[in-house]
Amino acid sequence: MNIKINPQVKDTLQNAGAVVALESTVMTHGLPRPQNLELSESLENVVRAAGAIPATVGIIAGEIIVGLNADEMKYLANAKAEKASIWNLASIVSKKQNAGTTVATTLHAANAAGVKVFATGGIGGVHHEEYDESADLAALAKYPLITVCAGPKSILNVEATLERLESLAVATIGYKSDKLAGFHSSLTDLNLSARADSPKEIADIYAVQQSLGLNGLLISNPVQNGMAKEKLDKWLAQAHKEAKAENLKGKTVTPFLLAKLAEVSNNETVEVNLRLLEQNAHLGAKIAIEVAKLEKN
Ligand code: PSU
Ligand code: MN
Repeated sequence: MNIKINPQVKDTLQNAGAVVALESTVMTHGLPRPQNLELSESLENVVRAAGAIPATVGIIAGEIIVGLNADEMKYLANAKAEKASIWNLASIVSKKQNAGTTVATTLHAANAAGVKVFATGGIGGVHHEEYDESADLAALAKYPLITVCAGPKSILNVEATLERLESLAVATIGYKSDKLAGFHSSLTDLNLSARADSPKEIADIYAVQQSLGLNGLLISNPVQNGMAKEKLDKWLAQAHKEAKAENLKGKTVTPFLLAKLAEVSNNETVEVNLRLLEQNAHLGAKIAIEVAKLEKN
């Protein structure tokens, strides 16, 4: 696979150091400028401060980059960019377009580069709209990475998403929790069958997972001080109603719903989204450090 790997990322991987992959759709399609660039830069700083090397994945002029440098990050944050999932990736590369990478595509590229840990906000999943299921789910099943998230995005059918994760054999682990994380709200009332209470415990489970010939892990990390469910549900209903009126389809659904939620909540959902992204980046770094330690032994 033709990808460009950032020299510092490459170097760290060669020395079995700790690297955390980050997605870029949240930057290209999730936030208005200039907050989008500030967010991506701040997530990288969180990873560095926790002792690991960040690798934000993105696509510039058809080139898949694992570890955007400062100039590339700035460029992608301000450029016209597609949303690259796996099913439209080849076309984007072939046409030399710019793109933010979704969870699915970030997993694909990070895996090709040899990265083991990935931190994102909320994963894509089963939508309320009939037959719309994110490619994120199949990718979580396919690639042998540890993905840290705050649960499925709250705009989704969360219960169906958890069922699909199970069908696809994605090992979902609650970090310091027994219930699935609820993205904007800390926890859902959906039970998880596994839990871990430290980054070391996650690295240990990951080692066994690999020795069993299985793929990745999905870590559900509840946001601290999440939103009250009643409040969130009211805003969600409003956002869904407006999406229905627009009759949206395909990859525009997720960005539209998140933007509507931000609007109707007067940016309260954005504030929580930013916090959970930072928390996940931090936990991702701590896990990557433990995974690297195990590999060195
Ligand atoms: N964050 C946002 N907007 C987004 C996403 C994240 O603020 O659109 C992306 C994530 O990268 C996730 C993707 O992987 O949405 C899922 O989109 P879909 O349901 O179209 O697969
Ligand atoms: Mn979809």
